[in-house]
Amino acid sequence: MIGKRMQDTINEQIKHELESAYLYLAMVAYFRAEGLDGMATWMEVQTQEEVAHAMRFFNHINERGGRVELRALAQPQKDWPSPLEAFKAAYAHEQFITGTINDLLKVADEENDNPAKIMLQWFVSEQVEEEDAAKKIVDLLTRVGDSGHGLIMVDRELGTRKAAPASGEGEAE
Ligand code: OFO
Repeated sequence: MIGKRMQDTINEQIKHELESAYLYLAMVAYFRAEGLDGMATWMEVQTQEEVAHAMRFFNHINERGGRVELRALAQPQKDWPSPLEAFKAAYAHEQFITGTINDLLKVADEENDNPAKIMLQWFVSEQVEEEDAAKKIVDLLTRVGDSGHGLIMVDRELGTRKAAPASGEGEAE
């Protein structure tokens, strides 16, 4: 059975993951309003991934006889000054989430909770991919600047992102 401290920390992480989904969904709305449908598609897939992340934590608590407790989500930002600023915000958010995963690992270590430690390994690798994906787009958008043609090319490219299989494998693609 999962211990109370670990359970509380994971419940807090479920909130963080759902807040990630909420933030990226706000970005979907922003990109749609800007007519950048490719970026909106990319963020839509990202939103689904974040819900899948929350469900990994949700299922972990349930499988170990614990009790999931859903917490209030913060209202996300609505607008960004540019697509570059939106992706910069996504990158900063992923760095924040990496920090929360590291904090979870610390708690798992202190509680000597091996099942949580094993479950968290997946997230350690996932965060490397999450940060890398966001940073690459930030770099790309920085290079093309506000140039209409470059932006359209990036938008088209990001629109090719496909939803991950339901099993959750390949979520970071
Ligand atoms: Fe759940 O990885 Fe992004 O936030």
